[in-house]
Amino acid sequence: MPIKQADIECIAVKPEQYPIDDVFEVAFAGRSNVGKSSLLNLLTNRKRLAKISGSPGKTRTINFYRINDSFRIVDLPGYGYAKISKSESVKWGKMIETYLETRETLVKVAQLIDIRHKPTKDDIKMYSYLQYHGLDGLVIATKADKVSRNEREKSIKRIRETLKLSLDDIVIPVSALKRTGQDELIEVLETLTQKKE
Ligand SMILES: Nc1nc2c(ncn2[C@@H]2O[C@H](COP(=O)(O)OP(=O)(O)OP(=O)(O)O)[C@@H](O)[C@H]2O)c(=O)[nH]1
Ligand SMILES: [Mg+2]
Repeated sequence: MPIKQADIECIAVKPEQYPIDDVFEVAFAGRSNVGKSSLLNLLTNRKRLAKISGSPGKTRTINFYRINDSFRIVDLPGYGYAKISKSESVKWGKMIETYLETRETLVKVAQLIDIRHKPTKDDIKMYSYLQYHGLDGLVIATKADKVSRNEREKSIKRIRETLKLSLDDIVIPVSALKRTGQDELIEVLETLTQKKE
């Protein structure tokens, strides 16, 4: 089902501020500037629902978006952004860790990787962390418009190898610019967040 309704529900920096746990959610994690907020806008067909920026470090809070009144997408601040101070970086790390480790309605974390680049040390670290917490298995290759069709396949193979993905793990290429990949991803998100009654 296409996304018909999407709204920011809540902006949080600590658990007391998270929205009530009435629906399941999937979060977007990835390096700063990888395209997390742009992907949210692509999926929801809204140009400015999530703020995007050419310079890294745009999203600094945990942003909960309610989708079709049936699940949430959670936009997280990016990691690996060199220009913030050490203390701020530690603060962000703790904020994200607390969310990932305590949020009971979180069913999966989609790890975003720029299709042009080999997953970095930070990406590998993040992915192992997700594996440890049982939140892994969905990778989104962003900015697919930046490479040719042939390179795209090679790049996905490289992502699979570097993150040591298994055959069951999903990699979906998307382009917010060319508006591709969103239908497949929406289907996956809907399946993941269906109520387990
Ligand atoms: N060509 C191309 N550019 C993209 C795509 N998605 C995002 N961008 C660009 O990448 C930059 C960063 O996008 P954001 O969506 O703000 O990235 P983010 O991951 O939310 O970044 P932080 O909030 O800093 O963590 C912007 O200049 C976007 O226009 C895409 O699919 N194709
Ligand atoms: Mg962002």
